[in-house]
Amino acid sequence: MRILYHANITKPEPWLAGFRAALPGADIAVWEPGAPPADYAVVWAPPQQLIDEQPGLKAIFNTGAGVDALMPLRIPPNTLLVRLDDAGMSVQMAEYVCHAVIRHVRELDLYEADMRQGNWTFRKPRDRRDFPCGVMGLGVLGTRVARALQHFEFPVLGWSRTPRQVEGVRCLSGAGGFDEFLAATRVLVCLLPLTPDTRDLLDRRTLGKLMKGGYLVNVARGGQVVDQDLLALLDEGHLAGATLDVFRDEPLPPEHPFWRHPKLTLTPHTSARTLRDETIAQIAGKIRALERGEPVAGVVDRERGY
Ligand code: NDP
Ligand code: OXD
Repeated sequence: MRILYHANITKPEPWLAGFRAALPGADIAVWEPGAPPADYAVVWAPPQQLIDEQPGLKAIFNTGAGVDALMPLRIPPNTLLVRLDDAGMSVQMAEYVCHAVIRHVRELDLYEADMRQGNWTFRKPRDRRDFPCGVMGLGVLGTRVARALQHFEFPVLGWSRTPRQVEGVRCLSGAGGFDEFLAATRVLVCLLPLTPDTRDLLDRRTLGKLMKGGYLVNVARGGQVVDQDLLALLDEGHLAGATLDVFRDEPLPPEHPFWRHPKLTLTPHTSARTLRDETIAQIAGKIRALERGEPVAGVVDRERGY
């Protein structure tokens, strides 16, 4: 069995060593133009050339949960596209989102600023019932985040494409449930995949429907937020702030107004990192299952785009 590895943002050697240990006997190499035919590819944002030169791949494994970088590529219909299915990301996402929400609700950012100035003052406690959290996307990550927020006794809503049920979460779905979801949400957490349906979804109209003093936590993809509309709603005071981990252009360009906006907290696409050991174990397990002719979880539905 031959496996190609492609990623231009991580050093390949530890990945190759990990796959060699997990799949003894497999021939694993970094993809280079002209590489001999392989059975599987493990990729992050590969070039079209890799796909074109490898028409016989049984499966392409994405080393992330989001497959938006793969969707524009022309991929033979018989090649399975498989995304990461948690692989240690959901717990990271839960801690990141809970931290962002609690920091905002408990005004820890303001306390930090006060203490840095030598200012020992108290703020009036805020009632968590006044901060209903709406999680967009009730998949692997969104469901874990919704459950984590419930532990802190926030009212939690969820919104998905098709109807879902999560105990204790007010679940709404589809276009028909969207406005009701937004109107009942004060802290909006975006965990949707980037697809033609979700691109530019968070604009003036939709963000404007959040409760007054709303807050956005975007940990999905920057392309879902219309940057200028978010800035306008922050400046007009309808939104109290946002924590953004993802951006339309990454790295965020130096001249982008997000860098300097006082109501924004930014991180460099780090809310849920791909963990090498967990990822190798998951992909190796799926390769073994496919070789035995068994189905695997996380196969991308190309019609839906996720
Ligand atoms: P899943 O595929 O498990 O879940 C996606 C959820 O979004 C599902 O509930 C789905 O609905 C819902 N959804 C999709 N399209 C729509 C739509 N048009 N309207 C309403 N709901 C929709 O994905 P994951 O939870 O694993 O990951 C979610 C995203 O998180 C990834 O695609 C990626 O972009 C992002 N991500 C970001 C990371 C970071 O570090 N910032 C790390 C990892 C992922 P339904 O249940 O009906 O199918
Ligand atoms: C992912 C990501 O999609 O890291 O996994 O953004």
